[in-house]
Amino acid sequence: MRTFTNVKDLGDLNAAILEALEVKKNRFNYKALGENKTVMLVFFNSSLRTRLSSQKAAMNLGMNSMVLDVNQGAWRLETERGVVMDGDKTEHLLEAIPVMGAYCDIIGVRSFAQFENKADDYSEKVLNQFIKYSGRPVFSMESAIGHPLQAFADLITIEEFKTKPRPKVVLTWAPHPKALPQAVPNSFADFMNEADVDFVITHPEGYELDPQFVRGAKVEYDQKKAFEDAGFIYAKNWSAFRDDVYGQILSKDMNWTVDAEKMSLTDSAFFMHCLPVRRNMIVTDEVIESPQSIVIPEAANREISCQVVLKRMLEGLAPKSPEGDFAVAK
Ligand code: AN0
Ligand code: CP
Repeated sequence: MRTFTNVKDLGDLNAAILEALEVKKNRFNYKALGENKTVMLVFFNSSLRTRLSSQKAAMNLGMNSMVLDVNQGAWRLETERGVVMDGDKTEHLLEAIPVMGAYCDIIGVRSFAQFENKADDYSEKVLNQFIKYSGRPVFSMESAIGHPLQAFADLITIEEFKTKPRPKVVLTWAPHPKALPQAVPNSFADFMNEADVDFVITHPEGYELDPQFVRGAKVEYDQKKAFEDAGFIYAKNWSAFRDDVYGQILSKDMNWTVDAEKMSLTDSAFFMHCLPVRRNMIVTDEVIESPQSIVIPEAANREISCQVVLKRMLEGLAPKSPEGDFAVAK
């Protein structure tokens, strides 16, 4: 595996789930695979789960890991080509990326949507430069438009908790005080559309997601109707995708908060959220603390989704040439 940015990179999804369950049972069985191999985790944005679960997955595989927080201690990086660099950015991504590639075998990148230019965000401008210029396999740790490690962990969690062969899974928008990216709901839809589930998305009007991710999913604007018979409620806030309001907050309607009354409309659904979550905005204390809340096992599965991705990338690595084989940006 050379890149992990979306569901297609996993190939046969059922095989990927089985591999994940096997890795989870025997997570230290692959220690030899990562010997003398290094993963570099590059963060342009904050993280708790992704940072820790990726390092843990690397340790399970016998790998070394290096973590770079670009905005704390590294030179400030210019990402636009052609600019006269007379401002506060000291180094260009076009040098920084191949240099990072020279020190490692695999690179993970977290680089959120910037909401300045929709075309730049949706073309994955930063992530794609890592893919092009690092000379290394690259995986997204939440890029501008996707968070596939999260969605893969979500799918593993649904597989573990489902009580019928084809459960109803509902992605619901919920209110939040700040504008958030569409990456998590995009990837969740990307994965659910390929999984053996009955997938429904519910949100207020104006919050329609990119059709490339929604595909054939049912969109139900009545949240309570959407919740009926659901086996899983997956809550998440996102900002608007539509061109004229891209990245904006259109509503903070607290009627969309997931509460016990709405959960009672479901078929004893499990509650999921990728975390971090704002309590009593997205979900009430009562629901997130209820026995139906599986947010902690969901987060724990982030170690497993990352381990499968790193394992597959390690398995695909060519032996290193003594001269080094990193790309030089042109
Ligand atoms: C981020 C988001 O919504 O994309 C990360 C979630 C994993 N959340 C926040 O910035 C609060
Ligand atoms: N779910 C998730 O990616 O969490 P972090 O932002 O803490 O990594």
